[in-house]
Amino acid sequence: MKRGFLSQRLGNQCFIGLQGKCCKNCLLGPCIVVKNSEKGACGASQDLVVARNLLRFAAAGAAAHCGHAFHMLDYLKKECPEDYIKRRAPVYLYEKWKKLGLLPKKETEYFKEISEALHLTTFGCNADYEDVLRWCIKMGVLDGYYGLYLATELEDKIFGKPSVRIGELNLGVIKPEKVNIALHGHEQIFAEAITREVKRKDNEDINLIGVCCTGASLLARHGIPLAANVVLQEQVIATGCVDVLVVDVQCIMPSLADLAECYHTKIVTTNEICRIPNALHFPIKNKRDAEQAARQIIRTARILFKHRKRKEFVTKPEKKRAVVGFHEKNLPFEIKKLAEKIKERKIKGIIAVIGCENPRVKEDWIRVYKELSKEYIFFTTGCMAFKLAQFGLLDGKRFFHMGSCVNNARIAEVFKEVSRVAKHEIHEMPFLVSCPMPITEKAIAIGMFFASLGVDVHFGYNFLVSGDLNIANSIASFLKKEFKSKVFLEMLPRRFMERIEKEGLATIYK
Ligand code: BF8
Repeated sequence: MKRGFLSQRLGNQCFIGLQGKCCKNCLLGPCIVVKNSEKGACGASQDLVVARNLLRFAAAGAAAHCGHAFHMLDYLKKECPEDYIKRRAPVYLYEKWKKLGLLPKKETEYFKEISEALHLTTFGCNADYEDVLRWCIKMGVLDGYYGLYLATELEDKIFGKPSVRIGELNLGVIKPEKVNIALHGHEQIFAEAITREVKRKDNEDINLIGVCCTGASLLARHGIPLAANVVLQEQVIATGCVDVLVVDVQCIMPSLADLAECYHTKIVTTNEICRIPNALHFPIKNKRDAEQAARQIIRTARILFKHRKRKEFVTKPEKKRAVVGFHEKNLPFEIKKLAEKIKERKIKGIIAVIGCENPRVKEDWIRVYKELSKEYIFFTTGCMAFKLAQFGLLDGKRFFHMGSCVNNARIAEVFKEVSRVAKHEIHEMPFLVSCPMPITEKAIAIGMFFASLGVDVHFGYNFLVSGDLNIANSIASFLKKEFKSKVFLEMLPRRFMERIEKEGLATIYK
């Protein structure tokens, strides 16, 4: 087993697996189907194997986002709202999804549909790869509404909407002379409780910092500095200056547990589905649990700080500043004005840069986005927002930080409103979602969601859908026919830019 940090462990990839051509769904295999003419032991074609793998990816992503929203509902002792998609989606899209069978049979039982996606990809179930691919889009619709929208809406309601501010980012926000408590993951329940606790008097010795999407939300809502995105999470511990790392769910690398053993840092888990060996576990079920855990963790961090030998950085990391805290209602322009500017071609379109930072992707996407920002405006979320901030691009003029990955709902809402005001359907507008460096299944589910809205979705990394497969053609023709959208791969930033510069968003990709 390779040891060390993420970049040292990456190693060689299995290119068969990367292309989705390995089926592990039964014990006749695993079967690899490298050529299109080959079949798995059960007779599954290559197309079926790839389609099933893609659906399992999308279903897992939808499960994670819907699970996030479900944890919020559970915490609030609330049921899933009735007619939620109907009330949030444009009418024409709701009717279309209904006609195509992309909505849950019983709306509030959307988890059953995610379960059915797993069911139909088991040994000897759905053998029609085109039908399997439709289910990927269905996972996108569920992900968008019962995951992204619902989680964002509940968190905004309970914890308040973000406000525009100058935020601080990067490892330099860790303060070696203070008690550092890092908050990592995606859900806000505990993170909000400890933020409230630290804001009380007598806690000036505590420095809260965020990591990944829990951190992105804290930054947007409260201005808590964001220390790291997914690729820097190990470095947070490796500074030797973080006393406690509290995690909730998702994107928390198991390597953190090994790393913490090398330092004085204690890891604390707060969700029953995300346990880590040797971590302290404070399961949070309600507000009282969260408040008690917050006080206990602050006490623990203070004790650890006393024993921490390192009270200054070995090498001082950089700190960056960025304008953060935008949402669908506080952009510095009215939606109507934005629609007009787009119509008059004063702004050529909106590009949403979303998703993870994958260290396997070496291309310089930042330069291209910067260049395009002369004519397009950019919304950004998640780990890519952090990366854009590292390069000093989040200025609140051309680049707008819209929060965490579930907050992609905010971007979808702006797309919906701009097109409504412009009296167009979403697919007629020059909108693009660009996910240059996906890592997680969630990024794929988000892509499927935007495609189901009629927005073209760019991936910069060649996962599962490679150009010459029937799969790519099938997804393309379904999306084109029903939503006038496209999911496409472009791994070279220069070519991506040339295509946009030459033909613009609205014409080239439709
Ligand atoms: O949900 S961008 S690596 S942190 S999955 Fe994870 Fe990807 Fe980062 Fe947030 Ni989003």
